[in-house]
Amino acid sequence: MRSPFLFSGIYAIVEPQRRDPLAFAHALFEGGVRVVQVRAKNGLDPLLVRSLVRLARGYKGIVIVNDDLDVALEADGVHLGQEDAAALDLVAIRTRLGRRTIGLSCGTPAQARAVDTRIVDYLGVGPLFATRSKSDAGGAIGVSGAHAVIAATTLPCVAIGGIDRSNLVRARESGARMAAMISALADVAEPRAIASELTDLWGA
Ligand code: TZP
Ligand code: MG
Repeated sequence: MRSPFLFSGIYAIVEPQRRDPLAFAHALFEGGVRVVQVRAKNGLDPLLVRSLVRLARGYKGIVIVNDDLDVALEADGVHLGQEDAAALDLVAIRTRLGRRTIGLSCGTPAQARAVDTRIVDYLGVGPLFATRSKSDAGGAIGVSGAHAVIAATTLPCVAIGGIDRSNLVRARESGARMAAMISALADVAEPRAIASELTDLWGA
């Protein structure tokens, strides 16, 4: 489902091993975030995802699941990496997920051009800046690199990788519709306040 309303603002990635996911997501929704991705390296609890979706509904928000297609059936969509997509049949995934959102990571214009825009709803573009949250993220492509990827697609794009308060406005110059973050939201005492500040800074 491609909702222009949802695809603007801050896209929060919640890792249950970092913070209590429900309390954290609650703070983020209170701070104005409307898209939350749950990402867990050791498997996702479908009951947790169901609870997050129930929480999100109170804010007209959505919950996207990283990688796990079974758990994505409990949620509003799935986010896949290039490696995942290469090993999977995206047409079959679209059939299985129905109208749920499908996101795909792209780090080059060629990858973006190769995406079937009838199947994929948005692209994750990056890493913009150096990140410590994903060991295999690859080298930073910078704002101009991200701009080149975004210019190669008609899909809405979410910038990711090392984005925080200090570089958010620069990240916006890439042309991305949303900015995704892990550490800038998770590693702070007041996630609600930071989410609100970043949401305002990013603008519509
Ligand atoms: N994909 C590309 S970079 C990244 C992911 C999941 C990590 C982003 O985390 P942070 O802490 O916002 O740099
Ligand atoms: Mg993946």
